[in-house]
Amino acid sequence: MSLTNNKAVNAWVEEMASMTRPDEVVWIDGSEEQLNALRAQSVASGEILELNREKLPGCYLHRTAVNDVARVEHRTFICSRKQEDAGPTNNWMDPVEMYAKLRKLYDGAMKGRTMYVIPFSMTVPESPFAKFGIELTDSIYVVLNMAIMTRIGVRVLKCLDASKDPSDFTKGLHAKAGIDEENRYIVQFPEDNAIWSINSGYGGNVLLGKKCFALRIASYLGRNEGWMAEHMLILGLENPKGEVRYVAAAFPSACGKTNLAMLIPPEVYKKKGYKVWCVGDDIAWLRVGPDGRLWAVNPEAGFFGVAPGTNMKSNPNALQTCQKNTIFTNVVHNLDDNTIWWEGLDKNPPKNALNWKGEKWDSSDGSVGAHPNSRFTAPAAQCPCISSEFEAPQGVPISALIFGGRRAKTAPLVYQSRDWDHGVFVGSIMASETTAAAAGAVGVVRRDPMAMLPFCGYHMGDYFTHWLEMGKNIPNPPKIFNVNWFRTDENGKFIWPGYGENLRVLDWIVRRAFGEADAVEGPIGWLPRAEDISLEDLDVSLDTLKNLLSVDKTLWREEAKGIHEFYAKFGDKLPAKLKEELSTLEKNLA
Ligand code: GTP
Ligand code: SPV
Ligand code: MN
Repeated sequence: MSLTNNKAVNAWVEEMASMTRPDEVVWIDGSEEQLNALRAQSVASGEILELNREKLPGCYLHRTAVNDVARVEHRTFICSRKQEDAGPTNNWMDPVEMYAKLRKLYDGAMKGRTMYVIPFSMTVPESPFAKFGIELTDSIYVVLNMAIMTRIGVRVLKCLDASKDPSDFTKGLHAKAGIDEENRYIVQFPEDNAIWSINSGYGGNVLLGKKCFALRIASYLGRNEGWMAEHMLILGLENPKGEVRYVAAAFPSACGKTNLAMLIPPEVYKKKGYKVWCVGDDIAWLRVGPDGRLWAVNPEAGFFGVAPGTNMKSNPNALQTCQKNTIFTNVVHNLDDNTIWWEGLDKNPPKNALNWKGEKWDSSDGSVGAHPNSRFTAPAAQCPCISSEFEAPQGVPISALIFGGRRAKTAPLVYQSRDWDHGVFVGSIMASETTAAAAGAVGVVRRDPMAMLPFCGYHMGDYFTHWLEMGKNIPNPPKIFNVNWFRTDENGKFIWPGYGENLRVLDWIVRRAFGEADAVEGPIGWLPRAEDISLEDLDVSLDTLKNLLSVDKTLWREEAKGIHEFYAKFGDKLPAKLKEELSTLEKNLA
């Protein structure tokens, strides 16, 4: 039975049900009773497995189909009415054609199954910045994940009904169908505020509030409404004076957002009183506040974090966050004590275990047990360093924006843009080695502007223009930086220790943003003097740091050629300002 009198919601749910023809329609009210019943049902069907109640209370393990372990960018579409509005970096199909094609796939796809109706809100529903959606899905796993990642249930329906336009909600439709790779589609219809996803059961493909809505659709809405939806973590850095300064950082998938967002300062910094507070680990919605600063909210309620490599040394906060009420996907199942394991958790892989595919496994044959893109879904509120401002309706004021990626050679450890427009240029030329977060080759360098290549819901040239326009409308804009934790030596080993030690770089960034630290002008922007980044109690020499901060002009001239090629894709949609910035860079490198 419907939980609302909202005509627009009910009409749409009925229309989708008449197409997909589930045996039953169940509305998700958000209560713990209902979620518990669903957990029990999901355990009974074998979809999820309950883990050790003493060691991991409220935790479950799920395995996806072997062909369904990551986002599928080649099957993700932006179906705006005009192809030009999707731009050269998105797959596009005429929406009329796409709807027709998908209707055939959805036709009767939920026969013999239950359709769950999940009312969800991105950010706290009571916030003036909240956006509401409904996801229809035939997967309990999706319901349980959405319950962690977003705010759901009757509370959301009430806020939608009380909003300015109760018919204004995102329409998300998900059906597992046959998990058929050949017919897998993740489709955004920006003008209809609609998302249709079929034939997948994995993360970003099916938790429609996340990448599909909070980035692809929201970036489109943000452009029309004068705000920004970005693939950014948000953190607060507290200094010994007790001042908390907020930064937001965009790194591509599996390039360190979750890790940076909850980092624990090195011992010397901790002793002085430095602390890091996590506001968000993946997505930021940014608006100009009444005080002329840029303010950020995290639209999500949970973390969908990369498991491998997470350990008590690299990210103890993430590990502690996922000790209860967490869903693990595609990790190793330790059969001895019904717990889980992944590569990089510790040096003791279980002997009696199943790998992510559910096959008998032990590490002695050299194979990996957990999928490289295995994940944990955990409530953000459980994070030991969650910010007191995590649910602040107006968000937090941002002093610095940081871009970064995986670059073995070119990008230095850190540099600062000369001004906002140059900062937009720095974001637009981002490139990074691909990771297991998306299907396809791993370790290939590709351009990924602002870490938004797979997530921008409209023409990327227009997106650059929107960034430049935003700059004009922020009286007191954040300073813009670029970082690279991933430079390697001649043996391919990372030179910079990374993780908690990244605080040393963050500290310089934040002090720069407040005019408290020096910099020297170089060909690509402002760089710290090596002496300005503290190496106290760290096994890195000043020479190594100098090397990490060096800019190899020969490599950068090659880089500039690559940028020209990339920019050429955008034709006359490329803002003239960015072309000028590229010329300036080339002059500086000559
Ligand atoms: P998504 O959730 O896919 O958006 O990823 P993310 O950007 O949140 O990446 P995450 O923090 O989960 O890190 C991904 C991988 O990068 C993990 O295997 C980490 O161990 C590794 N990593 C994170 N930070 C650092 C760092 O500072 N140095 C090095 N060398 N590796 C890092
Ligand atoms: C990413 O790939 O950037 C993620 C995971 O954060 S997913 O939800 O699958 O998009
Ligand atoms: Mn991400």
